[in-house]
Amino acid sequence: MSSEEGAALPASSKGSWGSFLKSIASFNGDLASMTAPAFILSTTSLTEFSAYWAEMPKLLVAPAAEKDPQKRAMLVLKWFLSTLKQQYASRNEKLGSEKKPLNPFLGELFMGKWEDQEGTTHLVSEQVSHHPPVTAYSIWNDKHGVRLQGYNAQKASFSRTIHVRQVGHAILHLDAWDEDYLITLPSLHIEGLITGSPYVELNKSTYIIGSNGFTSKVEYSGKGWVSGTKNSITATMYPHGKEKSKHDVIYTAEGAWTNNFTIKNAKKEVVDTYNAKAEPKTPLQVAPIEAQDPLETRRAWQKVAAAILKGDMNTTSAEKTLIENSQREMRKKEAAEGREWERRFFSKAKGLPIFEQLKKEAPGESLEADQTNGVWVFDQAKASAAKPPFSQLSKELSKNGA
Ligand code: HC3
Repeated sequence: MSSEEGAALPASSKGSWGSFLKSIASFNGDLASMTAPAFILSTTSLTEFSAYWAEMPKLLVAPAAEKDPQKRAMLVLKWFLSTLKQQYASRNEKLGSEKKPLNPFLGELFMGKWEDQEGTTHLVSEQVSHHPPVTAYSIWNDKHGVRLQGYNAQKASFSRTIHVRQVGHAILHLDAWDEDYLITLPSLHIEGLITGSPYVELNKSTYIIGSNGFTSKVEYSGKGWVSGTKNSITATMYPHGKEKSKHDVIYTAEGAWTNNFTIKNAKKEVVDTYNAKAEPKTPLQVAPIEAQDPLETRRAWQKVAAAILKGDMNTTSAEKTLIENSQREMRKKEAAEGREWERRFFSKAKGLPIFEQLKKEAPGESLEADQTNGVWVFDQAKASAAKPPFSQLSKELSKNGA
């Protein structure tokens, strides 16, 4: 490591970072079990990450009002590209580096809403599986008839750095047009590991496949050894089946997902632009901790988060252990009673016809239900019936003082 590289780390952390790097060289792929030094631990649980899809409700609902199907699909692409910075670079910007998120427990819930000129946009995010870790979410805006649901898991490996393949997908539904868009999720790797200031770079490509006959393919690239620019994207939108035909491209988008991108039509005229720095975000409203159910993320993790912020590793581990033990007890009890933990807002589906129909446009894409402990769908009946306190686990966590 050069002295310049080393400068990113506080002097007191250099030793622990070195040991961390040595330990991940023999990384077994389980991100949850990775033990990171205190200064790189985040106080945010992965259930909260679902909110990144909708921090700009105006862009999320914009396609619903567009009558032209091609422009509608283009607005879906624009919204998707606008979410990338939130999803993959916002923590880095806010905290100075990508940190290790809290690993949600089964049944953990993160709920909130955005209120602005678009009306209310709701969020429900639930940890539907612990082994493997899977987070499912539903985001909806009734005023505009826009619904997004999806779930994700991560498969990680180590080769020079941490590589993560996302398993799962999102589906955007527009009520007015009875239209669905299947969204596949990008692979990523961690840059800046050696210097102690990790950040995410996206790889390869993803698809947005509309049931209205248009597909967008997004290609990601970064700064290579020789050439390339950080966080680059190139996207093309074309009719189904025309991925390889340059003549059939309807729109292109080009730029940096952390910054600006431009959308052009087939005549290469600029039809839309996006500037990540200028786009206003609506703050997510989350119930105050005292009003939350013990299953809710910020309440359940509050003592762990406070200890991380103080840099108090003993209390961090002790409080984490309380949650883990309580979970272990719950699982034992369920096994003894021959039942499974009842997910609060999501159910396992036998299949997903819309996925099977649209995936034909995305080479190699499959549900991989074995990697996500099932296929998860938002269960409207459960959601309508759900009223806090949510479950027995709430009582268990309260008993343990979490
Ligand atoms: C890989 C990741 C956890 C997973 C994060 C996901 C894929 C979760 C779903 C979101 O919609 C998008 C998303 C964004 C960032 C992903 C995280 C980046 C780093 C984190 C690793 C577990 C942390 C690695 C530890 C360290 C110290 C090197 O940063």
